Amino acid sequence: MCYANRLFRRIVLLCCALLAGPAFGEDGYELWLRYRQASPNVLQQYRSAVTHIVTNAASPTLAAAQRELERGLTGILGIDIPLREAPAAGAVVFGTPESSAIIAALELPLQEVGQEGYVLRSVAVHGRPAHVIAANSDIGVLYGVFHFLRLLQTEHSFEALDVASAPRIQIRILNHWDNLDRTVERGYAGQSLWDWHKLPDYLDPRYTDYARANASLGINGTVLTNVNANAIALTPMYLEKAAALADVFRPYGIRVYLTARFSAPIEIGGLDTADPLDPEVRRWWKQKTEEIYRYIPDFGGYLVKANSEGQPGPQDYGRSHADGANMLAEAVAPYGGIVMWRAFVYSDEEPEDRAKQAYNEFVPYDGKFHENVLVQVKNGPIDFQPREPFHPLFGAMPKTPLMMEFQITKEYLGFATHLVYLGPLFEEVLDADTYVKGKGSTVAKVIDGSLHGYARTGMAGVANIGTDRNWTGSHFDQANWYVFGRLAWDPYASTRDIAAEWARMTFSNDERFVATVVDMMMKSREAVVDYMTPLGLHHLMARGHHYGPGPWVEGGPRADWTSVYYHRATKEGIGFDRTATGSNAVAQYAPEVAKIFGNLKRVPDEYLLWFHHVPWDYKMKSGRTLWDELVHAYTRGVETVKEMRRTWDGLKDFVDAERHAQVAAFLAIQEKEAKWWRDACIAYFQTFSGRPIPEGYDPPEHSLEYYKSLEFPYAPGHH
Ligand code: BDP
Repeated sequence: MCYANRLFRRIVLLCCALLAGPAFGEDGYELWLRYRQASPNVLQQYRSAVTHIVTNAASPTLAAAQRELERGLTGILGIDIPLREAPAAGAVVFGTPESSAIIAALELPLQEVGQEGYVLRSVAVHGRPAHVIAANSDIGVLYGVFHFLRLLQTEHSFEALDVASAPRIQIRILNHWDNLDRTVERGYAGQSLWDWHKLPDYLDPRYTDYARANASLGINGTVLTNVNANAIALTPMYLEKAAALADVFRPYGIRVYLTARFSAPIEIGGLDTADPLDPEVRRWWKQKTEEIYRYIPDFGGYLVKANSEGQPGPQDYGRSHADGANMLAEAVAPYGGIVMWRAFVYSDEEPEDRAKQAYNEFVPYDGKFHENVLVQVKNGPIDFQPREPFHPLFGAMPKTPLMMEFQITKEYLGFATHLVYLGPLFEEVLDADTYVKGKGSTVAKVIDGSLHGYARTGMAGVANIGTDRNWTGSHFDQANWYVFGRLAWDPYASTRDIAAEWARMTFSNDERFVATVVDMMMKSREAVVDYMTPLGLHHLMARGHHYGPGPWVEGGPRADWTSVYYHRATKEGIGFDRTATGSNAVAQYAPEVAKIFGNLKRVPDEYLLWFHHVPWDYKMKSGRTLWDELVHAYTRGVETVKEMRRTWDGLKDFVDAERHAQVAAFLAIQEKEAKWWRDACIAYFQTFSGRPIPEGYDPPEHSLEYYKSLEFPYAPGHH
């Protein structure tokens, strides 16, 4: 690089440093890939350990790896990191045995890390100290580069680097519920990132940054379109657009998938049926699929929501979910594609407890799906509530690969403004014991395939990403994208550790900051459970948009879209009896689990009203009556949010003013809304309990009529 160029680069770097320093604020665009200069504690060590990068741009993926290393190291070390052909002391060498003679010559345990894993090592190259980032494939190298940079970003000492890592789950995928008009179903972060109208000609640079961020977590797939699907997405005009996105994502190891509307053969194919056993229909899907692969040679496959919430599906023709899934599976099989068939189904007519329906519909088909079908199951049996017991299907389909569906976007947990770190929610589900093969049969072991020997494994997250400058609508919601990706790589990882890693990269490595903020994040999920739906309550959200409390919601098209269906409050008591005297949903769990959930004495407080209808004066473990406990829990939720606000206020010195202020403002909204939730629910349930507010607890601020009168016709995510 000539002198003028260098000078210019220094000036640019200086300006960036000035702009990015705490005084000036950041907008969150860079996510956890900020690559700010390391603190004086480690800077000298880093500068002497890393002096140059040995070039290797043999493929687009390796070129991306090289660019990321240059960008990351230059930022973190605060000096130019030159690219060189040959290694000297302090070299960073990256590649595969095929692309790098140096790596080929080293004896690295690459056989242990499979196709996507990597090895990071401190080694001697030509007698001089160096660091290698090695893998069996180019994408493994890119993942290794991100891991290497993460170590530096979190200020690890890496004198004797020795890491080997491989993903435990094969399909690590985001589900965008994005519509072609750029609205996002349950999206709280602006419009859809996909600017369909300008595609394929204009490729927004954000697409590349999106791919970088995902690759940094090991996410390797993205479903571009909403599960409430539009057949137009499968027409040539849109396939060309999807192909353009796929081209951008490919170097980052991300495959594109699309949602398949089951009635597409009618809507865009001109057929008069979509019956999966009709030869014409089968032919149509085969041809359509072949066409898609012409546009996108590495197309991942289809995600399907069928016969659920009014979506078309095989049952419209008297066929089964297996018939529908297998028809599509046959169409993608020649190309190595897969079908992710969602188990989020509940019938339009069935009067059965909604929590039981997916199990009832799917268990009879265990083992009947083609080998390239995965059944995608939400974490709980109802619908992404602040807390649900694990879905009983996880303990009931040993012959069918089940993949996890988590919701990263916080439809039922305060949208983008509430600070809720979802790590503990995800971890709770993954750690839950299904007992399907005896003790220790955790959900994590089901979905990573180790329990039943599934040949295919996957974890999906409903994305929280949009066009907001900070991507996710709030700074802390970035942590939910982050923790999803890290858990998809390793479902056994500690979400506390992941929170710490994220906080360091996103804000500050200062130990005082990290310890405090991680504690706050870890408490935040329990807080939202407390102030919205404590003690196993669920689905109390307002109708339609799900913004704010609506425990009084009743009537309308179907009972299981109301709150009263779920809480069943009467003068006598509250809760949904799912034991043998009620819907008997507990029987869908293994006997060991059913014995706990179904037993009033043994069920944890967290699930009490999920499984039991309990009198208001029932004596809780705490010694309080159920009514008092309910008031206590609601109040505790609000108190935790107040404490979170105080905590955040105390962290001003560690965070730039712009991001600090936004988080602070959002926490204020959260406190206001937490109180609203508490007061509205207490006012409402008091009309049944008929009991006074226990001593020392505030009465609701307003009357029940006031809370009921609030309307939010334009709340985001409404449809
Ligand atoms: C619910 C959402 C709805 C989705 C549905 C689904 O309210 O918007 O379409 O799930 O997962 O949580 O299909």
